[in-house]
Amino acid sequence: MLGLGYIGLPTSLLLAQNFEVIGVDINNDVVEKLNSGQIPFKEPGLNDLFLKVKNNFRASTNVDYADVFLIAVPTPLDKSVKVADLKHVQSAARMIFPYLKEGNLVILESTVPPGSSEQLVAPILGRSGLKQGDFGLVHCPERAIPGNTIYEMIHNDRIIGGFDYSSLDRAKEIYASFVRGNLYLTDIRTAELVKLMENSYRDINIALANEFAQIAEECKINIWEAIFLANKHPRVNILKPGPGVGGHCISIDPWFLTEGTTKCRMVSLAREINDSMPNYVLKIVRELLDKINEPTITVLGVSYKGNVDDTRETPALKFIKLAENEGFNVKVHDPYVKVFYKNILNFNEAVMGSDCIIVMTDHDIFKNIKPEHVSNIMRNKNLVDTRSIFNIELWKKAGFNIRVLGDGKQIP
Ligand code: SAJ
Repeated sequence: MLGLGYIGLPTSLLLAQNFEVIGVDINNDVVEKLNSGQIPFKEPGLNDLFLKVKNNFRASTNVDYADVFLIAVPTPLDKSVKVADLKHVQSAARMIFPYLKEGNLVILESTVPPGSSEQLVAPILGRSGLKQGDFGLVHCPERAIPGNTIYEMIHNDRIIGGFDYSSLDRAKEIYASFVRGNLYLTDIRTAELVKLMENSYRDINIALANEFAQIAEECKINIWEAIFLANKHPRVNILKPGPGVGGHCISIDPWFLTEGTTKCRMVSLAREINDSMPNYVLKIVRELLDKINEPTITVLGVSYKGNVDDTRETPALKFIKLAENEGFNVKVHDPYVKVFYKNILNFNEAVMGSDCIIVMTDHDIFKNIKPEHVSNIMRNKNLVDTRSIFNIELWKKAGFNIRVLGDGKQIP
């Protein structure tokens, strides 16, 4: 397995239940941590699985001969041009080809623009001197959601795309060792497109919820109640509005679709709407605090979504930078996150003397915050809840001015 991150490590450990797995990563700290018995990030069930399969798994910074090579390295976005940066996939393929032998199978799990397996990965593997068919190449995009990765890796259906039936059958056999969902076979480009369609679909639906939230504010309607009621229709499932879309997948993958075509208007528009949500949240904060001189604000939650420690592409970062540029003094608290662009303070430090709390992430633990306690240590009692997680009546009783994203009924 090349790449021991959020996808590569859990997949390696699930495979290690039945195969001997060498996990390769260019980050020596990750390799040393794993070989000394520690896992490098938190994910429910990961540590237990690690303890169970440890004897079938070792980590290394070097590739070795193997029967099957899997690639699960990051495919970031080059943000300046909105084009996929495939350097890690390229370098993984380059690390593999010197070890590639007849009969080997290479599986690409990383998300890539349509055509990449064929145009980029296959030619690099061809430098081994072997021809397509001497070795197999398939694409099996990952589908697991951070926070529930192990369960989803086992239970979700998977798509495997390949050039020939014998590679597809072998790949199917390997995944069947731990996947209880169905395994669907197709060609390699279709598998690449399917993955991008899935994440674009979710991005578009979140953008729709975010647009509805803004409409509801103008019409003095509570969007959370309206969505609850609309979702009582048997064929409607509107997602939740929020401060924007983060994470390494949904905020990035749709751009991999747009880069190779001129037919991506809706996909691009959804990106634009979701990326503008931090600006919209700041507008709410600005309106609420317009009478306060040199305001101090407290951001609760900087991970990209609830109950995880992952801050990749978090909308909180854009919000904080925009707020700082306008002269707001920003303090930050997140019980999950250790390292961030700003110092993570403990809860009391973050709230002490503040003029406004802004909930950016729906960590369950935030629901236990007692408004009376908070109101005693803040300078002014203002609350902006972008995830609608608080019991508003309790906060009102404690004397707070409140804005819930999408709740037009609260706007005076
Ligand atoms: N979000 C909302 N409203 C919602 C749902 C999510 O604002 O109703 C926000 C979240 O707060 C977060 C972002 O969207 O900032 C993305 O979170 P998520 O939970 O929707 O998805 P990810 O990025 O954690 O994982 C997604 C999943 N894709 C789909 O659901 C189609 C996962 O299955 C993929 O494996 C993963 O991307 C990936 O690696 O591609």
